[in-house]
Amino acid sequence: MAENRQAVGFGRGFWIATAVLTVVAAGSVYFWYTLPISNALPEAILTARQIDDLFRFMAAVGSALYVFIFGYIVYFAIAFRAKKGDDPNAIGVQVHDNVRLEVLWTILPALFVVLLSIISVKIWYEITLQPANGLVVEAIGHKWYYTFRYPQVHGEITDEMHVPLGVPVTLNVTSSDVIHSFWVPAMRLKTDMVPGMVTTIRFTPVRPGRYQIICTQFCGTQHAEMNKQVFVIEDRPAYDAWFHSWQAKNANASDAVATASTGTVALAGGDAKAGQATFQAKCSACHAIGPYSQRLVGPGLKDVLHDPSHPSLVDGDAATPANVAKILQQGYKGDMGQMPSAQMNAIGDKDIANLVAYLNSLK
Ligand code: HEC
Ligand SMILES: [Cu+2]
Repeated sequence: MAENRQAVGFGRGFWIATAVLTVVAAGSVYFWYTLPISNALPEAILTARQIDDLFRFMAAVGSALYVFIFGYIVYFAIAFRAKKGDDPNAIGVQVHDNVRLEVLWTILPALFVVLLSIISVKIWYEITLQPANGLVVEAIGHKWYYTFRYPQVHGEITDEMHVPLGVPVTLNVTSSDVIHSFWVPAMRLKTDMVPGMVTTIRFTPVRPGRYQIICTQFCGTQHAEMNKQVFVIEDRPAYDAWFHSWQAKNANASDAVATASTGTVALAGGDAKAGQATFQAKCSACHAIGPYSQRLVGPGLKDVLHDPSHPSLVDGDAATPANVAKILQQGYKGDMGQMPSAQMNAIGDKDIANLVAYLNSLK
């Protein structure tokens, strides 16, 4: 077998190819650094700019590498192809072990990855670091909408999420049922909303506008509907007007966080009026305010505490406020189906007290 022992040199073709690839690579770097990303997708918060810069950097380095690697593969395939008249059994020059090259191609990528980590951690730190002051908002995922809690606004805001321009925001993200996510493309932030867990992100809004909030975790049959709400950045007077409108709208709403205790629920001080509102929101899909026999999914509840002909509840306990509270807290599965627990209904102890007061007030 003939071995081709000629030295491997870089001919003129190699340097021409290198020159062409350098121009193309420089062009791709120029492309990424001039691409007007923010025209298509505004940079709504301060860190969005840094994330875009990181993206540009990674895309520029990545495409320059791609151009050289792919370009040389093509060039070498052409330059070192088998030519007519070559010995069909010839094998190429056997090259192995080049310590200098191997050290280089280990250290350079390692340095690059370290550099990327430093930039990423710096941005990540800014996003997750707790600010000393600023606005604290809570975003809660539900099937299939978002609600928001603000300091000094009772209950939950069920519409849009507003923040004032330039004020640092701490956003605590969680869910009341299954895993959702809070993704605002204009913020370049996507955070999973996990039940029982609070994830904190931090940002400073820098560009007024209305930005879509999208759920990206498949969360049930109407998951696709979870892209209707918006995140609004506006100047202080507009924000204040919005904030005061919700303070007024929610003046009577319950502040109970949507988790119930496991012990006995204190029923004293239950507010029947607030209970009625909660009933409309959380129970009326399954229960009518009518006689026991007026069934939707579960029985009619008008007489649940005042019906001599039904002295006991579905679980066999006596029809007393405390036992109704127990059903609301723990749920109950019987002949008619499943009465969801407080956790599944996303109601808290205060809601339970209000609901019992409401049911007790019906005659
Ligand atoms: C998904 C449907 C559903 C929802 C939502 C629901 N319930 Fe029920 N509920 C039921 C079913 C079904 C039963 C009966 C269970 C059985 O015995 O089979 C029931 C039973 C009850 C009972 C016992 C009635 C009796 O006569 O013993 C009370 C009280 C009650 N629900 C109150 C509520 C309240 C208050 C809410 C709102 C927080 C609520 N339910 C939400 C389905 C529901
Ligand atoms: Cu969702």
